[in-house]
Amino acid sequence: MTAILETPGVHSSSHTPFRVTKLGHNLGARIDGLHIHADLDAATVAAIARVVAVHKAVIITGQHHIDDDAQYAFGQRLGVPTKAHPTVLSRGEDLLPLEGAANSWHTDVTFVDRIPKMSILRAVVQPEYGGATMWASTVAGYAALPEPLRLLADNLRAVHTNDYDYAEHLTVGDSSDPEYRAEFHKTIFRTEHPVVRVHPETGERALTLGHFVESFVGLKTSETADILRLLQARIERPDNTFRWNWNAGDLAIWDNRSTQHYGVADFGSAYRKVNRVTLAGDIPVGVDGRPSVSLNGDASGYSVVDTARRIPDFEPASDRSIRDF
Ligand SMILES: O=C(O)CCC(=O)C(=O)O
Ligand SMILES: [Fe+2]
Repeated sequence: MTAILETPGVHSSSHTPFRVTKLGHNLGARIDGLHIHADLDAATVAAIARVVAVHKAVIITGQHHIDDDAQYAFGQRLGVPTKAHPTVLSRGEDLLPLEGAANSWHTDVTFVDRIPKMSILRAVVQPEYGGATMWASTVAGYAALPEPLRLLADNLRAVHTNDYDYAEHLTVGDSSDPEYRAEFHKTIFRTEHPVVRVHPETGERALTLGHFVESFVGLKTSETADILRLLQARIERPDNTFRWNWNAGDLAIWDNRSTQHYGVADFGSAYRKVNRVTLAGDIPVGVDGRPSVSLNGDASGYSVVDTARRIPDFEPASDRSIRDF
């Protein structure tokens, strides 16, 4: 079933029409009938950004013409691209190519203070079977917590770092390459984030966790492990996820402030490659108004700090019917 986009706050007649199909209650949508290029009019770019804010993980089909430069140029319309990565720059300064699959639940680059707001991913080489990407809504994960756990999460802060044990998390592709690992750890970043951040555009509360979490402030190592397992399990519940099997020409965009993701490593020894562009984000703020604090490493060369603004009349995907876009 499809619905023609009518975005509140963005006059529907003022942008190029495209179809949005909602694919999950909490997150996930597909956009068809849109030709992405760097000269899209501002109203259409704003409409795409709004669809991403609402649906959190969005696939734009039919973009066979997009190469690395076009992917980056489209990123420049949605925000300010970060460098490819805070430490991994040997594969290019603009896009980060990833080989294999990132088969561990995470939000991108949470070890810096300015967590990217969005990632744009393009499948460059897909295996004959398998190799889907999954996303989970960290907003729905939080909203479903019973009150006592919500209060616990609201009051926790976590230290995130890139100084983590690859073998513990990822099992395929780049993670098994010692040169990649050395470059990944070239500079060690540590940042203290609130476990619950308030999304700067939507006002939604979102759990900010994933595989870069090293510890919860004030807790013992074993307590960190137990509470992280508990909260991560809430995020990763299948009911709370959206899964996409890539087709040629697909482009995925996710809101990196309200999701985690996982590259499914079910393609044997086949080759898989995805290229990512990330866009600058703001410094997270907790429910108590306290911002994240950088403890180690200077991310100013990696990314500017985005000045995000609240979207007027924001309505979450879970409040919308399929016809309500
Ligand atoms: O392998 C995948 O599908 C996900 C890759 C990933 O984590 C990323 O591009 O940030
Ligand atoms: Fe990722």
